[in-house]
Amino acid sequence: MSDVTTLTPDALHSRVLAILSKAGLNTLQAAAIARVIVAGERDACKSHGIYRIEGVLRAVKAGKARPDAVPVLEQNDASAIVKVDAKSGFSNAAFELGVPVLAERARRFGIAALAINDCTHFAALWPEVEALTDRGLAAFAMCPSYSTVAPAGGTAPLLGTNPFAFGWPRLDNPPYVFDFATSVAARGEIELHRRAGKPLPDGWAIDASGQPTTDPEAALAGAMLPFGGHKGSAIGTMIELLAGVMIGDFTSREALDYLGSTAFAPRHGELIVAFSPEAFSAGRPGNPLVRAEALFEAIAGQGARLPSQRRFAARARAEKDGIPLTAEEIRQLDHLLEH
Ligand code: NDP
Ligand code: PYC
Repeated sequence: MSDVTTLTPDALHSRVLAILSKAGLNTLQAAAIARVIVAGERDACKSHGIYRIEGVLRAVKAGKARPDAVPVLEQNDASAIVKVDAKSGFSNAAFELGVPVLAERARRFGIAALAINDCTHFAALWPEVEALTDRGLAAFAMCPSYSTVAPAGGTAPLLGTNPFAFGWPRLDNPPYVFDFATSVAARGEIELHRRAGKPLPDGWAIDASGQPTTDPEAALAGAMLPFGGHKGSAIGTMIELLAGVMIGDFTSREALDYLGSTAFAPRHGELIVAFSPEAFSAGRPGNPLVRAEALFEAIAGQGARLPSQRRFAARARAEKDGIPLTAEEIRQLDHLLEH
């Protein structure tokens, strides 16, 4: 395709970093954000790639997120609960501060949790669970968002798109990772359909009067639907409880009340739990990482693909050939740097 430019991950990182630094973000915030945005493009996860830069800039410009925030780790060496106060900055730098401590505690206690408070969160969660699988740990991560999803059987936005991710380290392969919104699709997908002038698939959303719609504008004005009906609705509610109420931070409804609009990235907390497979299986027969391989082989043996397989294939392509960006996306990056 002639209108495609390829950039190395490092080259794209430099561009994103320059945009964010020019907008006043300190290096800690800007570099951590640039890392996840570049990872999104590298892994062909467009709903959390460069399209998110505008949301970050809007949140900073409107005073909803602090560009100069320096996250603070609560000092308590004896606890399996690690707490990081993001100080009104973005979740990414707070996570990077907390993750080595979380990993150390998970190894020491077998299980540990990281609670991040007071952050703006726009990112995909798989980079976070991969940071733990890279350290030989299993993990899940979850956060609320802001009210955009109707509970199953309801008619109006209440829950967030509340993502949930899980990672399991593998011996000679990329980790087993899934990461999804608990709505039928991430809200970013609705926005990308709107921009492309494409209708939504059936079953994604209802309009403001509670009727099914495939019109992205009507869906954005109405509500998205949970995946799997009552099951996704219950998991979304669990996330509100554990990663909102339990950690003393906003639920999705409170986040929307605070922000007053979905034009900004949502502000709330996040919960990440890490497990040491070796600690849990101590004294039991078999190495859990070896036993897990039999399960993955059986899944693949039926012709099914593992989650993240598409992403890891895109990553391998991008690392070899560069990250493909359209002329419009390059124009968007240039524009963001100039303004
Ligand atoms: P998708 O439905 O695109 O993908 C969900 C997961 O399922 C991925 O791990 C994907 O792997 C896997 N998968 C997809 N198809 C198959 C298949 N046929 N067989 C096996 N596995 C499959 O994700 P969503 O649209 O729900 O979410 C996208 C992103 O949005 C997530 O990264 C999430 O963290 C983020 N998000 C962030 C929010 C926030 O508040 N920060 C809110 C909501 C979402 P693969 O990638 O390889 O296709
Ligand atoms: O895609 O649903 C989404 C989303 C909300 C906040 C960040 N991503």
